[in-house]
Amino acid sequence: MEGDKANGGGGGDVVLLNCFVSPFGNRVKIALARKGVAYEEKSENLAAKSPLLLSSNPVHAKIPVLLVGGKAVSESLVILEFVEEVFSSAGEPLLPGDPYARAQARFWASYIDTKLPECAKRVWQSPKGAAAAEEGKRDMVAVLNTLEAELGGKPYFGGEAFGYVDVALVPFAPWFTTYERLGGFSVAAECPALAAWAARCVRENECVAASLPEAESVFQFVCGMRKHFGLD
Ligand code: GS8
Repeated sequence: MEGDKANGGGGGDVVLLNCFVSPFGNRVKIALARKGVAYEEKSENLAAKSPLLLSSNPVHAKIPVLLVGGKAVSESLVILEFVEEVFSSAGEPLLPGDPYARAQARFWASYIDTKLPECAKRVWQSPKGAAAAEEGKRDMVAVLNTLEAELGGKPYFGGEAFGYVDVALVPFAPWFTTYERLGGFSVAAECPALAAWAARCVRENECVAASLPEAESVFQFVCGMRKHFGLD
């Protein structure tokens, strides 16, 4: 199937159902790359979902789904923790060892999931000039400001090391250009520390650089969707 590829040289036992622009699916790619897990990526057309996707995530019928030895795990944050537990590596754990710090990391990942995709949709799925797009932009800037304040002066959300909250948020970074162009704002101007953090994540972590699409290809994908749905 076109768009499918093997990462890390084969991997038959581990399969990721994904769509190349998906921030959720790309979280899983980062987690697998961090662990050096070989896997096969199967690209889903979400307008015509495969029988494999429908049978492996019958509750939500959404990507990402990770299949390991034929067993399916869904929901990206759940998959991140599963990958962490199942595949060992010499690297630092994604979640901190301290229970309070771990709870904080889960809190921020949950904040991202509750807030960001919803405003993002209003920015990129609203007709040009609609009030919903303007409100989506306003709410998105507020969410990004909250994340910027939480990041503070640290290099990563958890402190010195790239970790769970970084994996949860950084796959949205290739979408920033799309939000900026459609929303008419600048992430770097509104949230300079967050923009610097996104660049740092890519620059200093091969697992991130290898797992994310180009911002321009996300924008082109979104333009195609908007055209298809008559939004432009
Ligand atoms: C969200 C997955 C999701 O929205 C997670 O895995 O964290 N909470 C889930 N997947 C989307 C594609 S990315 O925007 C999806 O599969 N949509 C298909 C549909 O809604 O039919």
